[in-house]
Amino acid sequence: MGNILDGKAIAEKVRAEVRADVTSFVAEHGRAPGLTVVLVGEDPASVVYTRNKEKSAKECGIAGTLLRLPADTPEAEVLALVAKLNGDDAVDGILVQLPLPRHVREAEVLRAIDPDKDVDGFHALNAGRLATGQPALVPCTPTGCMRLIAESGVELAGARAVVVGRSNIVGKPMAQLLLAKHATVTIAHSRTRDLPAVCREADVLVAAVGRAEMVRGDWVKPGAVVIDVGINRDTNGKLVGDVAFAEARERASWITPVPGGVGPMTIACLLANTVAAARARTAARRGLRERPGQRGLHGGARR
Ligand code: NAP
Ligand code: LUD
Repeated sequence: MGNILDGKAIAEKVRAEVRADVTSFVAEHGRAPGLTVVLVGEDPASVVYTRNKEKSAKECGIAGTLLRLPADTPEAEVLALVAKLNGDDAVDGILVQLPLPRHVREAEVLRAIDPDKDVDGFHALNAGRLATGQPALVPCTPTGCMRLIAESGVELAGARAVVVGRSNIVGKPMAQLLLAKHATVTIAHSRTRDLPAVCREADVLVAAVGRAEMVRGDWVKPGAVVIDVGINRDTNGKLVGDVAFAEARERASWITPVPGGVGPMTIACLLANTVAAARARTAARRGLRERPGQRGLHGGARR
């Protein structure tokens, strides 16, 4: 029977690292890193997640703010708020919680966020940087999954990894990160033929589908590391992942539970991204100061 990768405990370790990093940032710069989370509407799960993001930020010494807008806020107002946050020097990280109400275009909103403040890593520039091996803000959920995989101790170089799901926010960046660690990566999706056989090839299996307990125990290669990103409610309203946990645990060497697996890691990695964004932004401003000829690029902001 496989070991459990305890996302709650590992997220606490990440938060401890973030706390220490925030302390040194404050000592160096005389201010805390700032994170603003924007929630449009009142989707109950989003309300819980965004409150947790604000609260965890504050617990780590980050200036966390949750801004809530009514569900009928016009798209133009959401974009105006993003523009204001882009221009606010105290804000290092901007996160607009998804899903957005139907009348607000997700692509337009994500495009409006300053890529250097894009702590979700959803902007096309950050996706492109990740895909081309440049320093980037990387989506929090895949980053959290990589940390969990690292804690398992599995060697990724040369391993077979299968990611089920190809969303821009989980599946694709997850595949990029595994590839960067030299795994041989397969991305499976709803058109994949014989998904159970594809999954059985995986030394590392990541499920990011959104279908309760779809991945069965006999889809798991004996000894595999299984990362369950899914957050679903079963018919009794209980929170379950995309993996049939008890069955899969019989064959896995390591497996993440739901709840208490990837979810807490997502929030911890958001905090780490916020400090990284704060550091990168201050470094960029310094670079500007040291190269006076380029000062105008940032409107001459001198500090
Ligand atoms: P999404 O955008 O809905 O993407 C789901 C992916 O799964 C799609 O690529 C889809 O394929 C594929 N898929 C759907 N049915 C399938 C099937 N029967 N067989 C194989 N593939 C199938 O979802 P997402 O945003 O990536 O999220 C996935 C899950 O993770 C959800 O449960 C979500 O709540 C959860 N989640 C958790 C966290 C966390 O922090 N724990 C963060 C984000 C998301 P096609 O592309 O072919 O349609
Ligand atoms: N939008 C996310 N929408 C939804 N689970 C999250 C999430 C924590 N812009 C933007 O935060 O990164 C995002 N950026 N997402 N998600 C999902 C996705 C977004 C999901 C679950 C959890 C964040 C979480 O803490 C707990 C767990 O798995 O243990 C359970 C929480 C519960 O519902 O009881």
